[in-house]
This record gives sequence, structure tokens and C-alpha cells, in this order.
Amino acid sequence: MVKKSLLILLFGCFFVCSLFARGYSAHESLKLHEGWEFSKAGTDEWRKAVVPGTVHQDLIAHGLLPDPFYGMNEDKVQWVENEDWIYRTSFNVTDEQLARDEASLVFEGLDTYADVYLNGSLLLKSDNMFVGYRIPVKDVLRKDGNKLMIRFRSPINETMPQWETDGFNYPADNDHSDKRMSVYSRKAPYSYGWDWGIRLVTSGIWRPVSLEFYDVACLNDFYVRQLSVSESEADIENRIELDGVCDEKKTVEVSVTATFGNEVVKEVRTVEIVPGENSVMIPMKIVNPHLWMPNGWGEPCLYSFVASVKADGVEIAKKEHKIGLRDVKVVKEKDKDGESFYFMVNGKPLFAKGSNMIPNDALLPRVTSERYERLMEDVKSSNMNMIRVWGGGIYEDDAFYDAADKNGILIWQDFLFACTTYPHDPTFLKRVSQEAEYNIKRLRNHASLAMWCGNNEIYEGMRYWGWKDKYSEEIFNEMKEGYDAIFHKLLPEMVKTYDPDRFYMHGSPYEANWGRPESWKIADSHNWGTWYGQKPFESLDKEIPRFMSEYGFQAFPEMKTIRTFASPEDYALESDVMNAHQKSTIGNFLIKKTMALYYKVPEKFEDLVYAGLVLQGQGMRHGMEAHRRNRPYCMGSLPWQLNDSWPVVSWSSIDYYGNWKAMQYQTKRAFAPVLVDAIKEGDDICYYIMSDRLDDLNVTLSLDLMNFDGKILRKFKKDGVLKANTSVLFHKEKEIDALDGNNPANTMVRMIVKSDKGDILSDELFYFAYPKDQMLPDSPVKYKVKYKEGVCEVTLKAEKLARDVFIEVPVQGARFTDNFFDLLPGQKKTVVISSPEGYSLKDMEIKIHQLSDIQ
Ligand code: NHV
Repeated sequence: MVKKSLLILLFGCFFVCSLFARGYSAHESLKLHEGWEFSKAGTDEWRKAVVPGTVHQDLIAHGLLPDPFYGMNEDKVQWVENEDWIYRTSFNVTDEQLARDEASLVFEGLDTYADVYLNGSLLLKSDNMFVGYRIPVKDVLRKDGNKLMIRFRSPINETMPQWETDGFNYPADNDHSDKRMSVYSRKAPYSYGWDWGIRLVTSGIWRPVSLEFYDVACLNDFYVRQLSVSESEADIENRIELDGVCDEKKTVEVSVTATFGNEVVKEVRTVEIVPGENSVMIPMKIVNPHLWMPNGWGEPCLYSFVASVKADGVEIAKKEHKIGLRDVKVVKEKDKDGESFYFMVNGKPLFAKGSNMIPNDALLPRVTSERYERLMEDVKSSNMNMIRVWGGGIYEDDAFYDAADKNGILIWQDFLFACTTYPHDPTFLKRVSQEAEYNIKRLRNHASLAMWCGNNEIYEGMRYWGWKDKYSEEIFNEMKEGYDAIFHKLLPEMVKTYDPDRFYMHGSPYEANWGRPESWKIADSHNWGTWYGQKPFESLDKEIPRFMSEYGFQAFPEMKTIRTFASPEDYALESDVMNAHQKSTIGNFLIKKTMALYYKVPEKFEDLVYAGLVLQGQGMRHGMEAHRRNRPYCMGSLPWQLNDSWPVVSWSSIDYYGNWKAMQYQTKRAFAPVLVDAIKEGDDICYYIMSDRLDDLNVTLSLDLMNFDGKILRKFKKDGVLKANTSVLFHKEKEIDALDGNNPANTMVRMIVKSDKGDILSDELFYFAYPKDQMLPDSPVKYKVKYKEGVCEVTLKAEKLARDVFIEVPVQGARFTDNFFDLLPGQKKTVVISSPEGYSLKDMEIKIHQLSDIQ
């Protein structure tokens, strides 16, 4: 009897258990981007919102805010920063989802002071736009009608009490407000204004938000640490962080698989995990790895590394990273000249060719992966191998670093502090440490990530920008303490803890200052002589640093970009609308002043725009070539700046709409793998050849002296060896001999470097006189247009020399295989124009400009 009832009980138990027992399932992640509405706090007027987004974008979409980029609308949109904004949505989940071991809300970015509520529960008060959060929500989740609400508090009102009690303005000159509150918030500095930037102090859910469900454990982090990498072996530590959400200990199987083509390396471990934090380390060796090479040196090979967790045979979590195996070191060592600064990649010194990047938009959620990819293609096709993500912007989206990995572009990453001191109270430091941990962990797997740098120009500012006299001794001392606390203590400690194999430097420039020649011998330099110093571009020949991490010169964007924000009546250098799009107070004056050194300064606005583009391109190229000529003393050239965040007059080489300014074409030429470059040194003309290739070459340099009508006046040839990865003075002659009695005003040298296989490695021109002193011929450019397969082929020809030929088309973002080039007498050249999808090139108007039209 007893036995029988026990049997019934057991059977009953089994029946009940099996009714409720459920197998484990895989991690599920659902984007929560639907059904959002927003309202200005206190109004209860709800309108549809787009997430991810910003309140500015939503207001624009509803016609409640004019396009901030147009005309002088910037002034009209400033009120938004003073308001609180509420975003809300509701969603349902299934019984199965509710029954999972855990559910989380994952925010990848909230801008900035955000209180997050779900079903009556305050889940999070966030205060840093650079930090993402994972919040467990199982306890408050319901099946139907979950109400999620986020209240964004005005970043201005939020920090006002800090500003009021501090009692002084920080030296944040780029903050375009009388009350400089940008420093108190961990929010993109440039959004408060910059000397190329519109002020749009945004709020919103600026990065994705999702709802995740999982059983047993969440795979929080998968770190592929490269202990050492050589051609023969990569020694790797795979570190996996699991957040156990089961009630008790559980045995799971953790594996890591590294795949390249059909080569597979796999390691498996059985581990017991506990509720809460778990760390699993799986070492791995890959023999004869396919190395990730920077652009110009070979393929940026990427392995697929997959970490997988199985419980009871079911894969409950999985994470994949594309991993480039490579060895990157920064060699910053004392030497006979001062202190070196260069990148060693896979054991070889790399001359860094690149630019400084700012955020791609004043409204960040508009930056799609396609825009990142396009910019990276531009970077790659311009022969660059490095981009500095400058400290006044953001830690970019994953898509940016993915694109850099894929294209072999090294990334110099600043932490986000620029051009001003910052507070260092405990709350501030805590925010910085959370932000550093989050972003270091997010970015450390990228092959492209070459180094961390504490900030942009704060050390320089403290020493040379007059802050010592501007502030009381007490406040200035606090600023110095703050610098030490953040950049000499907190951030290096964070890098050491979370990314111990990556180089950290406290700030850029490290020591050099552009007004103090003796300091140029040390590490990296920002040389602003050609701008703030009002010096000619030739100064860059003499002012050679160990690594040039910033130097720049402004140009207007081309007319089709100006037309997007201005009307014909605004087409004047000093019109109100143009001035609203020129944030450098001395900008127009400097453009004209420097232009007058080299060119006749045109009267007509459109001509000035064109001449300014030419000037910026030629001038900056002069610097790039100087830096390359001076390797190995100087080992890098990063002009200021690559891109724009809105349509504006700036130092950029690519405008907001992706149009290359002349400077980008000149950059592509100046950074070619092999380049011949002539320069006048005293009475001599010196012909240098630079090579970033990794093989030695037998080459012939030919020099053809010709006049602007195309007549060959003299021919010269010289054979020699061009060593790998070097710069060499290949040939030198007296200018008087080079000219051979001809007129410098209408004569040029065509310089061609050929390999012994007959390949043309470099084909460049040298002019003896400045354009304003040249006798440029009247040389109409004739052209024929052919349309085929969506592209437009323009074939151009001129009887005589045509300089700085600019093919202007009205299609926004159109791409050219070449532009802003010199057309030799009688030379036929075909340029292919393609357009972004959706734009037709058919029957578009084509205008050809050349320098002689305006000289
Ligand atoms: O002004 C152009 C750029 C800036 O947009 C950006 O902050 O880091 N710029 C100029 C300088 N640094 C940078 C150099 N700054 C100064 C030069 C001379 C006096 C004071 C400041 C970039």
C-alpha cells in the first residue's frame, strides 16, 4: 500500500515536473525600436519618435524645428537644449520569454542624463552618453503592455548648479555659450560648438536599445588577447566573461573556434559556473598565422573567432569577433635627436599616413554603417593607413572600427577630452572610469586599434594658452591636479587593467609645441604655424617633427555644398549666412592672406571658392611630402582634418556630403606607395623618391624638362636602387642646369619613376615658379561624355598645360576616379564619375575649371 502510494506520488511528481520542465534556449536579442513617442516635459503632447535618434531629429521630422544646417537656423534651434524630453514605448513579451532565466534591457547609448522607468520601476539613472548598460528586468517584466519610459533631463539645466558653484568658466573656448558647461558632462564635446562645428546639444536614445532573454548565463564579454604575434606563431588568451543567472552551480561547455578560410583551430573546456560573475580563460596557439597587414603592406587578414557556451548540449550563448592577428607597438624612445615616435607593425617601422577624424554628423544617429564604410573606402583609396579619432568627438560606433579592421587602417584613439581642463571631483572621476572600462572593453579586440591617447591639447593648453594668468593660483593648481588624476593616473590604470598590451600616452601633443622649435624633437607635434602662425607652407619643409599628428589649412566646400545652406544673395565671403558657416574668426582673412602668397586672389566668390580649394590641396600636400622626405626622423603625417559634421568652411579634406575637396586628391597623390618629389634647396633642385613598399626595387628616374606648350627641352635619366620602406635623395642638380636656360615661368619638369619591369611607379610634375608668377597658357579643356552602366566617363584633352583642372558636377556625393589634376599639353585623360545610389548622372551639367581662368 505504502509502496503503491509512493509510486503514484513519484509518477505524479514526474508528470507535474515534465509539464513545467523546459529545455534551455539560445540567447535571444530583440531590438526595441518600435512604437516610440516623445513629448516635451510638461506638455503631454506626444508625437512619433525614431529610435535610435535625437530629439532634434524628431522635432525636425515633425516640422517643429527648421533644418539647423540651413542659413542661420543654428540660432533658431538652441532652445531645445534647455528642455527636458520624455520618450516612451510599450511592448509585449511571450510566456516563453517570461519563463527564461533572465531578461535584460540593453542600452548602447543614452544621451545623456536619462532616467529609465519600466512598469513603475526606476531602473537606471544614467549620466554618460559614452556608456552602455545591461539592466536585468525579469522581476518587473509583464507579458502584455510593458511600459518603458525615459526622461532626458536638459544637460544645461542639469549642470547649471555645478557651473554656478564653481564660480568660473573653464577655458573651453570652443563651447559656444557664455556659460561653459560642456566640461561637466560626459557628452561629446563638439556638440557644444567647435571652430568647425554647429552647436547642437542633443538628447535622446542615440544608440540601439534591445531586450534580451537568456538561460543559465549571459556571455558578457569575449576578449581575444594577443600575447604575442609573429609570422611563426600567435599566442592568444581567450577570456570569456559569463554572468551566471541560474539558481545554482551549473556545468557548461565553453569553446573557442578560430577560423580562417578552411583552417580551423578549436579549444573546448568544461567549466562549472556560479550565479553572478564568472571568468573563463582558454589559451590558444595559431601556427603560421595569416597576419593582418596595414593598407599598402598587404592583406588585412581577419579570422573569425567564435566563443560558444553549451548547457546540457544546447548552445545558450555565442559571440563572434573578426580578429586580425598582428603586432603593433609604438616606439617612443629617447634617441640622439630627442625622442622617437613611430608605429612598428609586424616588426617593421610604418610611416603613418592619414588624417584626424571628427564625428561625421552633428546629429550622430544619422551616421549609418554605410557612411562609415564609404569614409573608410575613401581613406583606403587615398593611400592612408591611419586615422586619429580626435578627443573632442566620440568613441565611434562598432561599424567604424569594423570598417577600419577590414580596410587595414590603424586607429589612434583619443579619450574624449579636448582643449580645456576638466573637473576631477569623485562623481566626475567615477563617470570617466565607467566610460573608460566600457569603451576599452568594447574596442580592444580590434586589430585596427593601435593606441590610446588621454586627450587633445590639454597639456599644451595648460602650459601655453595663458590659463595660468587667467585663473587664480588655487584654481590653476586644481586644474593641474585634475590633469594628473585623469591622464596620468586613472586612464593609464584603466588601459593597464583592461587592455594591457596597448600603448597609452597622456595627451597629444605629448611635449612639442609649435612655437618652440627645441620641443619638436620630442614625440608627436601639432604644428599650427601655417594657420595660426600665418606662415607659408614652405615652413613645413623646415619645421620637421618626429611625428606630425596635426597641421591644417581651411578651405570652403565646393559650391554644390554651399548651395545646400545658402542662396545666391549669400554668396559673399562675409555674408551673414557664410559667416554662420565659418566658425574660425580669422578664417577668411587667413585664406586670403596665404592665397596671395601663391595665387592671384580672385574677386568673384565662386572663383575664390575654387582657388581656395586648390590652395588648401597644394599647400597641405607640401607638408605631407616634407614629412615623407624626412623619414626616418619623422614617421607620420596626419593632417587636420578628414571630414565635417555639417556643411561648413573648415580644415576638412572631405565635405559633409562626402565630396572630396582638392586636398583629398592631393593626399592620395602625396601618400602614394612610391612617390617622386622635387624640392628647391638653396641653388639646387633635389629629387627625392619615397617608398612605403616592403620590397627593394631597381628603378629609373626620368626627368623631362618641357614648356607649357608641350615642347620637350631637355631629357635626363638615372638608374638606381630604391630600398624598401625608405626615403632617398635620388638625384640633385643645380636649378640653373635643370632649367637649361629656359624661363621658369613657363617651364616644368615631368618626373617619372619606372621599375625595371617597366611599371610606372610615380609620375609627377615640378614647377619652378608660384602659380601667380607663371605664364599659364590659355588652354581650353575639351571633353567628351559617355554614359555606361550607371557611370559617366569624361574624357578630357587640352592642347597646352591646364593646371588644377576641376570637373564640377551638381550631383551631391558623386565620386571621381580623379579630379583637381594638371592636364599635360596634348594629354588625354579619362575620369569615371559614379554617383551614390538613387542619383542619376545622365544629362548632368558639367563645368570645367582650371587655374588659368582666374590667374
Ligand atoms: O583650429 C583647428 C583645430 C581644432 O578644430 C581642433 O581642436 O585639435 N585645432 C587647432 C589647434 N588644435 C586643433 C591648435 N590650437 C591652437 C593654436 C594656437 C593657439 C591656440 C590654440 C584641433
